[in-house]
Amino acid sequence: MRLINGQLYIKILFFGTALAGKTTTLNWVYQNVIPNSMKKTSEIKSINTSFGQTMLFDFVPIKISDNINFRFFTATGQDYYAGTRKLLFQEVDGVFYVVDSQKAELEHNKEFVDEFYQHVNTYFKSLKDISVVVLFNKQDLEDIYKASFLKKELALDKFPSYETSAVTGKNLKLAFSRMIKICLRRVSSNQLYKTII
Ligand SMILES: Nc1nc2c(ncn2[C@@H]2O[C@H](COP(=O)(O)OP(=O)(O)OP(=O)(O)O)[C@@H](O)[C@H]2O)c(=O)[nH]1
Ligand SMILES: [Mg+2]
Repeated sequence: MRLINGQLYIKILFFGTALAGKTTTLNWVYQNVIPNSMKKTSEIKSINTSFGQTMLFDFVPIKISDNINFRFFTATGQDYYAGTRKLLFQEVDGVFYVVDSQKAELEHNKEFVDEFYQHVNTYFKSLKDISVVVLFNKQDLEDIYKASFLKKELALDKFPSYETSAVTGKNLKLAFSRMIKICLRRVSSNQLYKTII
């Protein structure tokens, strides 16, 4: 959370394996959930590889009140650019942890959970310092695991979670409002917020 010229900025990162659906989820939410009145730009800024995957990040800001702004980033899932994930993790307030629910991705997902905890340990004293919402994505496909299995297998059962599809939009509105609510609750108890009200 940062306070600049009386404006509070809250940083939310989409984190998860390559092709899990981070960019598609952010795009769906931006098009279908966020009201136009909150949008500061008409489109999401992306730095992609020539194959269309995220190379560095996607970024879009929104303004939800006179002095509260959210900034959404997606991290690349590609291992070649893993260093940029660590950089993007700095100063996050919230993480949408995007899991590719396809059975074939289970081992890959386990490696990513380990990396997630490494970043948490690098930048935070405790997991309680960030808000995490888990999206068990690609639930529209066949040959997937359900959330009840993945939560336990990936040790992600301590966070609020949703079974989602970034293609149909299943549960994305709910997941998004949950994140905003959790972050705003934290904001209201933060010292920085007290200086702007
Ligand atoms: N069927 C289905 N396809 C999805 C879903 N989410 C994403 N995809 C597809 O999966 C592919 C990768 O999606 P992206 O959103 O680019 O994945 P990403 O997590 O941003 O990947 P990186 O940027 O490489 O880390 C695209 O072809 C999407 O259309 C989903 O919920 N269901
Ligand atoms: Mg992406």
